Amino acid sequence: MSALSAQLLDRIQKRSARVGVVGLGYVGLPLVVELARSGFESVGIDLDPKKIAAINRGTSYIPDTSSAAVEALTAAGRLRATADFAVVSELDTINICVPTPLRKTKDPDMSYIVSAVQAVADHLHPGMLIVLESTTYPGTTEEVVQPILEYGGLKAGVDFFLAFSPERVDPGNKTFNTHNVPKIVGGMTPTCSELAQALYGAAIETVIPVSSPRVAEMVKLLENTFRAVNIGLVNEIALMCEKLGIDVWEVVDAAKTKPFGFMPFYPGPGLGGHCIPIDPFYLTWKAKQTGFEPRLIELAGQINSAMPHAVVEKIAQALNSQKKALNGSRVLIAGITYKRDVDDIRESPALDVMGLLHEKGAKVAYVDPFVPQLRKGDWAGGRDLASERADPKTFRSADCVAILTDHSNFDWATIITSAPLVIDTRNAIKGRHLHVHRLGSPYTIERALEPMAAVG
Ligand code: SAJ
Repeated sequence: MSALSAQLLDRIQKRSARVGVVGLGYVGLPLVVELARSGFESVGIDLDPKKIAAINRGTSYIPDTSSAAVEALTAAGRLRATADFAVVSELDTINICVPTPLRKTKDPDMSYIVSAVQAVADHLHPGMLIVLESTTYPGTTEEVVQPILEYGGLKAGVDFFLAFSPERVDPGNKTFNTHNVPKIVGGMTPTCSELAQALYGAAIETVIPVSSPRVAEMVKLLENTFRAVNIGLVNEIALMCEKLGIDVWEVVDAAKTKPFGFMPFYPGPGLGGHCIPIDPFYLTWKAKQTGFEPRLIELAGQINSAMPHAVVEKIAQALNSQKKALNGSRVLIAGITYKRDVDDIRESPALDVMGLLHEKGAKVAYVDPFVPQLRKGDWAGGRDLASERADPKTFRSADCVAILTDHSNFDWATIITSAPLVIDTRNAIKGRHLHVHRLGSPYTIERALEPMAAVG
């Protein structure tokens, strides 16, 4: 270990290292709070002045990070935020947690990583540790990040140290958080890895080294692509079950009793969030660059992307069974965020369903306690919408209520008794009701008209 790296290791171990986190979203804010909590003088760096101001006045804008924690750390002088990258010249370590979205053409948008790394490179000095956390394709750290940082003449692994460590934040998860989820670390060199392990080891319970940044990048993509493909599988099984007269929800609940070799996934209106629908395309994009055709991953993506259409078809069939055309019917969407109990609508399939319904002439409204306002730019309806009140009058006034996100605070009994017709894509409503049609349930529209068999 060189004198430079030994000095950094010593400062990390003594908590005298000054640490910085670039990108203060649902990944970066919890991370900089954990680093500050573990004793480092920590600086959050972001371009959004609202985030900077919120942190410096001791408040959190991320539901999973408490304002009390931010306030205590800022008051203790262990946490502050700035938009000025010049601060990097005073720091010893930097973790980069910026978004990695897709472009419209479904290929990686690396612009956030490139601009963040460039801003760090402008102030890079010998002896720094730089860790990229943003989910990205295998090879990004060596092929994109390293050249930008070495541009000024410093060499990775010698003058500064470089690693990749994937984020594993599950927004809204009350059990697993930044501190207790095992952290994968892949350093460019053994020294880079040792330094990154020491930094994370100060703030996170378990740190797991892998042999390179490329492996660490691939670990994250396997984790999320695994989810996307299995969600695609269960969505296909759900549509199959409707044809076979089988209830997919009963099947999954029974299958998950198998104590090994199976993991439950559940059908839904499609794939939302800023990770699961997107990350597999980072992997397939890179694979195709090598001439490899990742057919299964792409097929799962097609199945998941088709789910909003299947939901709209089910709504139309249900209205039809009541002699109502979709065109002109009032359809109320219950829950528009990408998953339950979060306020995030990014990539939410509910927005696709709403756009398709609008296209077919339905009068679209929504109720979601987490989303008071929906801007016209967020969906294809071309107008702003405000959330309706979740009360009997609202549900009664709809021709059909479509449950797309099963927030815990919805009152399902009110929906059952007030709504004239319900499409349930989340198995939120238990039991059998003539006017409730579940995704993946054999209770097809035609059968709904049969007299209910006497329940023995
Ligand atoms: N979904 C289904 N059926 C399922 C599970 C999820 O339709 O059985 C849908 C959800 O409704 C949602 C989307 O998939 O629209 C993504 O759901 P998610 O539970 O994967 O949630 P994310 O995207 O917030 O977080 C995931 C993390 N989730 C879990 O591991 C449970 C994790 O994969 C990553 O840490 C995170 O993405 C990330 O940031 O990469």
